[in-house]
Amino acid sequence: MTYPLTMIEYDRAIALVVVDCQNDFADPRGSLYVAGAGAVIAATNREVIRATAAGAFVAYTQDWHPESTPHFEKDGGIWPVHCVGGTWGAEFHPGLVVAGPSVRKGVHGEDGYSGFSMRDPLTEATIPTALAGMITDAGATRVVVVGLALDYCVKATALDGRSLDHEVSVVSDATAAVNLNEGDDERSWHELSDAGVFRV
Ligand code: VGL
Ligand code: ZN
Repeated sequence: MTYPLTMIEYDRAIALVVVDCQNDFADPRGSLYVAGAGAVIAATNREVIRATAAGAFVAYTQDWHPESTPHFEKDGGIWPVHCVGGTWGAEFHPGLVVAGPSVRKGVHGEDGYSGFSMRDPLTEATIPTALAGMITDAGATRVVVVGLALDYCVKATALDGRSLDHEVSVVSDATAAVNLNEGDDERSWHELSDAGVFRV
């Protein structure tokens, strides 16, 4: 295990948010496997263990789709079927250290990528998830985001964290991008930096 040059010094004012470390993204047999996910899970576990040891709050998100949703290519979206609620693909990767509550996104067919909010597919209204309340209840003001995938759910979660006025960091070796288009990873880091998100 290589360590990043700087590491987050966890304390109780930090919430670690572990995004979508589920079989469909993290297992090579998954329908939306993200290259490098094995190393991401290892680095994520390192962060979870360090956070937990310091008394920091750890929360997880799970992409949790119905069998049909405008998110999927077969229903008009762009993605292969993935993370259908209750299936193997939606389960946490078995190597992931789970040490906190999970927020499931998309349970009622909502779209969107952020762990903080979902979009109603019919009204387009933005619906908050329970994540913001969990973080506030834990007394945290700083948010560290890790997991999959950098260019979708990690990015959207980090940007929403900034909109909620949190100090936000993303740990670079604990995330990886889908890279649907070459360079999406670098573009994501730029977008995050422009929004004031720290890359650690
Ligand atoms: C994600 C694509 C589709 C993600 C979720 O977790 O980043 N990406 N659904
Ligand atoms: Zn999805």
